Amino acid sequence: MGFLPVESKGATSHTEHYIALWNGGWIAALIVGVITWALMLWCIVAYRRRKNDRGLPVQMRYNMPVEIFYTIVPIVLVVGFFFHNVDAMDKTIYDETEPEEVIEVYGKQWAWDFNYVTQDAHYAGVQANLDGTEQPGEDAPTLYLPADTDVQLKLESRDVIHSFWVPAFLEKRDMIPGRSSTINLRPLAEGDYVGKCAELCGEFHSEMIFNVSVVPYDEYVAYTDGLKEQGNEGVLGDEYNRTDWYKNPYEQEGDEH
Ligand SMILES: [Cu+2]
Repeated sequence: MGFLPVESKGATSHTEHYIALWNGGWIAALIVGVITWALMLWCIVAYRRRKNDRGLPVQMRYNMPVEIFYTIVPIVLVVGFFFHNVDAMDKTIYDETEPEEVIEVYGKQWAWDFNYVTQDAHYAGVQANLDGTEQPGEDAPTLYLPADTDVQLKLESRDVIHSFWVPAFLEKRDMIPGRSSTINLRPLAEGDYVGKCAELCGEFHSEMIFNVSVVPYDEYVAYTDGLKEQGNEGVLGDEYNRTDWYKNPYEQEGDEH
């Protein structure tokens, strides 16, 4: 796994591409590193100053094979990294698979709103309260995702810049007020994950955390039906944005700049 989260393996349709790029890059760099370290060690040992050496050592330059090696290898590396990067980006951040489910995620100081657009239901999150453990806790906002379904996450912000990050998905995207960004992915492995805001967004940024629950499609529909039964029908749109987001939230009303 190359020190990536263990649960990333097979988590979404994107994680295998990120893992391949990450590990491939390290392997290529390590091969060059091992050759370079070996050459350095060999030089240090073979050309060390010996007991009876006097004056300057023999001056050497232009070892053609080494010069050619260290010209070609960087070119091959840069070209290789470039094409592997473009390939990985095409399959991940530029993934344009037609979504079966659209879910809108609003970041807000300091919680999350989830609009299940296709199911016409919403969940309005309340800021989590940390209890000293490293988990968001039961009452933290929970994003439900249907497994084996093509999902589009539409990321928006109600106030300042936030960032949507589920570490296990190996993907992070800024949420910028007035602009919407998307992640098209297919969750593959059912289970519980954690997520958090990854852009310092104010006093309680550290509590802007959430749970992610990847469940079978039926369970997902049952959940959104449950939301509708509780009266959470429809979506929470831009009307809840803080239009004065650019103002200092700590300023008292009536204060002059
Ligand atoms: Cu935030």
